[in-house]
Amino acid sequence: MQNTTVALPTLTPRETDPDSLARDIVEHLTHRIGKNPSAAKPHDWLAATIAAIRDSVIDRWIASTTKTYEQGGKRVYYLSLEFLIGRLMRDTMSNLGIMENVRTALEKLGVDLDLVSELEPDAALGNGGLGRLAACFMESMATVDVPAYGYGIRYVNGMFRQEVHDGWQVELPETWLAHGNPWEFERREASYEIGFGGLVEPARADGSGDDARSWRPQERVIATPYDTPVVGWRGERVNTLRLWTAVPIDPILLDAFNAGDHIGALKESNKAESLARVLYPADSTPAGQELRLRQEYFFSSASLQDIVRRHLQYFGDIRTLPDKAAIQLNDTHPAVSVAELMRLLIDELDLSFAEAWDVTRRTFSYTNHTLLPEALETWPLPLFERLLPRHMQLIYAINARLLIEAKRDKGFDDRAIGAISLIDEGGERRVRMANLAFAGSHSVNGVAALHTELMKETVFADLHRMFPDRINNKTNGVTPRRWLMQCNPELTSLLRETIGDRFLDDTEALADLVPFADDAAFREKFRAVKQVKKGRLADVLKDRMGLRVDPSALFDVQIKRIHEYKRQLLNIVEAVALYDQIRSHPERDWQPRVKLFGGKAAPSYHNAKLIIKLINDVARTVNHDPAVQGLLKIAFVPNYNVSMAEIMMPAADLSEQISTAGMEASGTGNMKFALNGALTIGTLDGANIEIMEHVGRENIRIFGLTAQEVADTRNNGYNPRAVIEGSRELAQALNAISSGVFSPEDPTRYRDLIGGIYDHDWFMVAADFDSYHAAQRELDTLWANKAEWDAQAVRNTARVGWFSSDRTIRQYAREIWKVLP
Ligand code: 26Q
Repeated sequence: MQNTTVALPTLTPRETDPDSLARDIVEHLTHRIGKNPSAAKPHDWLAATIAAIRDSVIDRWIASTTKTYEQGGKRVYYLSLEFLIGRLMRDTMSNLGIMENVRTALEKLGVDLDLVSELEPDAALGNGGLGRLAACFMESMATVDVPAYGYGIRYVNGMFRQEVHDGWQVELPETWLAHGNPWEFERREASYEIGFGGLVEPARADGSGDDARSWRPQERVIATPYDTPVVGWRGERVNTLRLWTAVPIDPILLDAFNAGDHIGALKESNKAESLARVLYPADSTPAGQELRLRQEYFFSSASLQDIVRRHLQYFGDIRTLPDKAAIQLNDTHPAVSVAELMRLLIDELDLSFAEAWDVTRRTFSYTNHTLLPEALETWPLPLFERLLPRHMQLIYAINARLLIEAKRDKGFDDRAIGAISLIDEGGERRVRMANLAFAGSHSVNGVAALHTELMKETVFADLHRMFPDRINNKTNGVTPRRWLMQCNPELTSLLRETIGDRFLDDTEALADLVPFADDAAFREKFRAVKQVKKGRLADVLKDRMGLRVDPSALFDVQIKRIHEYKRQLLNIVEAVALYDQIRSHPERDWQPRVKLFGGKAAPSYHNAKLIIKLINDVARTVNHDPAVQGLLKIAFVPNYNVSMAEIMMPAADLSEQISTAGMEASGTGNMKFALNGALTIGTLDGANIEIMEHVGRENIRIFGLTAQEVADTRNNGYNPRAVIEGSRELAQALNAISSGVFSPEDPTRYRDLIGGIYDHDWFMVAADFDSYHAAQRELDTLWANKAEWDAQAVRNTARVGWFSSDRTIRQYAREIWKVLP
């Protein structure tokens, strides 16, 4: 098939003619950066190039905003404490269709686009999956023409930078704003006051609604937004990511200064600024810190005030809010928004409680991303009441109605009432944010089919009984622009040559590739692309860590946050067993493997950090053992982030998706790997199940217990010791680790970590080991059969088009937000 040119958005001559683009870049360099071309450093070229690209974005941005206003349609507001966007320059150029023009323009100036674009810092305003999902959704909402705003916090320090010292994780602050951020625009005119603490007075004297109260906060800060344009595919729509920063209120500062209280004034200002200082680096173990609740309220209140102001400005009547605004809560982190909207409607806009509750419920919807009990947010009641006294009253009022309705209309007993209550009464009383989000929304969705079913059976069982139509599923997706076209232009070109361009606009058209799995000539080309990407990764590993790997070996990759439920431990224990076997049976037909790990551990998560050290200890031993003859190489790649993912995803042969079944809500890395032609070894967990249904049972390696079997095993007196005794390989590997074979300088280092597997094995490492080990050896055999491996890899790329976030966003838009036909 012919390689047709991509239809571009209407581009101005400035954008299509490299000479005028080059003049533009030099103009920015000279008059904005203040350098002439001969003196310009690479960072100056980066800034000048972004400035030139930005000009193209702004015209489209203004056009999109105008169009939305003129149409007077419904808008979507995506509230998220995390947006893990990574770099923006390539994304923007590629979506505008100006990448090659910019490349040529820079060439004319003697500048290499690839070198310059790598200087752009990653915007790492997120921990992992949930934050990256928000970034994919922003891009897809612009792509499918949904008018949307993302709301979040402009953290000065995003995710920490991870270094590995002597095998241990060390956390360092990342200063992504050090050279300024050319993508953002401060919008001081859209600032709001945010209060904390203080008192609630019984009523107001001005004849406002009966339910209204007057809150007199003790502390106030100002929220000021910074806007970043988000360009959709082909540049048709540009939406806004609005991130809040906190600034102290000036008069207080001045008063204090005038009174000579210099230190006191600075304290106030430090306290305000601390709100947007740092992202909490825990992705599943809530920190429970007061500052975190302050951050949640700060950005919720600013966003809600902004939404309400915009609605009143354009539509006048707050009662029509649900027809014009859909607010999606990304997990419970913004759940206090439910109480905040109630406060604004009742106290500021004079609605009755009943009217306000109706508007609120019809406006909000909530996405749940976890079932782990320890990850469900709850706040100690005294803390909540001290910081947000008016919201506490409103939560009690909401709860009273909820519980009365449950008893009166549904006949709920005391146990069920206790389960749905917004207040956890077991032990120290706590506010349950998930129950608040559930009660305050018309839609509650899970992020993969299994996860959604488990929500109905576990955490939300009683709320589901009360509101049986509320829970629904929206299986996650990833943007094919970043995760195929940009990170793998080589594969994209091959696909265009082979099946034409339809898949660029409709990822499911990748299915046209299915027949080519049986075409030997095509498989050769597909393999050649993979080889190029593996070579690139090998170069990066050599440059950054001085590690040499054989690019023809099987690249086996596990990259994600480090967590016991994700079972990096199962992977490394299996590697130890393999190591043992290679040494014992050097005569067997072993297939060379490179096992790569990457991911950050929450700084306070002891076992996660110990797992990183274990991987490094095992790697040190294995990589230096001549008996292995290069058949096995293990490496922990430091500081895994979005940009590193863009290099590693396309280079993987094998994707490790091995969580304990029932514990990974969805996973999204699994989709990125498969799209780039990796095979998956995985459990029947999260979206792995749906990936299996799409690629076919024979093109994925599934192993281990199902979610149901995990539950049954736990309930029926699971005895991990017996399992370990029954598996010689597992017993030997565990024994080697816990006896200090890999940590001779500290032989007891892993005693407790491995002891946990013997004692309770909550994550079923022992239970799944034999099945995992067998699946890995089958994969060795498959690897030896290149034709069959490649055919399966091709079928993965061909059949995962459904996991595009465009599809996910269309489902949200039609079924929850009601913004698309
Ligand atoms: C909560 C309170 C205090 C501090 C931190 C947190 C916190 C922060 C981040 C809790 C959880 C997170 C992140 C969760 C997350 O990333 N979940 C992942 O979401 C993905 C997108 O839906 C899924 O694919 C993954 O399965 C899920 O683990």
